[in-house]
Amino acid sequence: RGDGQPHAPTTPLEAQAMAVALDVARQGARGANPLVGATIVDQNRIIAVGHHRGAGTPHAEVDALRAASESGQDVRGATMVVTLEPCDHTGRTGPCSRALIDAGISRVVYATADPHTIASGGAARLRAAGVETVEGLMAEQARELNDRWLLAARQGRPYVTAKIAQSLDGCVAAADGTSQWITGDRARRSAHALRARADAVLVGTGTVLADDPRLTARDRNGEPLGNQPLHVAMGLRPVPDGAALRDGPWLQIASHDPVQVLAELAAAGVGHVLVEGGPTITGAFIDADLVDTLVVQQAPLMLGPGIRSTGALNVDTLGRAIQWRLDEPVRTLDDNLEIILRPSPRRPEKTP
Ligand code: AOF
Ligand code: ZN
Repeated sequence: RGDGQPHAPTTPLEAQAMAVALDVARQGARGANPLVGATIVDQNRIIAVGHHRGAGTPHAEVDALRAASESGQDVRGATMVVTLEPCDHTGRTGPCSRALIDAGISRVVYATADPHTIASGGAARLRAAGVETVEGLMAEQARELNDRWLLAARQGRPYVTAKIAQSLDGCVAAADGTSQWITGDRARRSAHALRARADAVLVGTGTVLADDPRLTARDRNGEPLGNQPLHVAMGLRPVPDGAALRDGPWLQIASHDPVQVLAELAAAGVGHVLVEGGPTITGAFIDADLVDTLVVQQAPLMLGPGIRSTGALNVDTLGRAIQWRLDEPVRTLDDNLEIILRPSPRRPEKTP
């Protein structure tokens, strides 16, 4: 828990504002940071709404304060209703606790405490400055929204996105190993945008040897696109000095164990890793329940006896199927589908 007053009374307007905050939070991008939404209410109505768009961008509270000031609203004495406890640290952006105090907000209602130890402490600071803080409004919905981010934070590991580009029948390569390209141009551009949102891109040493992929984020002209992720090769095979490793800072982690690889990435300061395979690596992360977001790009072609996208998962009967749920509506990228999934809460317990 944070230091907000649990179970303190809240108003119907605050509940309505929290529902709006939870809703706008979903417009953000999952990754190193949680999805967070914020609204500002006065006596009678919601006067501003904001959300966090992803790591490196302003936090939801600051976004809402900006929206209020742009529309000329006075926030002094107003209440901030936010889905996560305001942070108290200077990370990629400044501390929300102080921004709220400086803006003259007099009450903060938040859904869940921030479990991230460096960032937490916002509620305590707000209270010390005389701001009323209330914790727990719609906490269950807020926890559900960020269930996997919260799990990753508790486990002290990076958030994991895995991307698979596959045929209709679930192959990433034909039987002879040819794989460039299965998905279309727009899908591949979307994959570059995914790289730009990650701190690291991870492939197996086998993929480096087979495909020599360039792991940079590039735009349609082949120019660097935004943030460039660290390139990581996981596995025991020595990797040659190919494109994957030539194009930017890189790291080889000599292990086949996803848990150990994530521990090393966390130690290297990686908050969000994009797993790009191949199938053995992707399957190992899925089997270990370490994929928080799964992006499947599916092209309208069949490869018959090709190479399956997830390798041999640990599933032997339908009752042990690894279940996912849609996290966003399916997108069409020309004639490809992009399906964004997260683990379903209906998953069976893992076999030890
Ligand atoms: C908030 N509001 O909207 C979010 C918060 O390094 P930074 O600046 O990106 O901060 C990341 C941490 O801040 C993140 O791990 C989480 O603890 C908190 N996220 N906090 O007050 C927000 N996204
Ligand atoms: Zn913050």
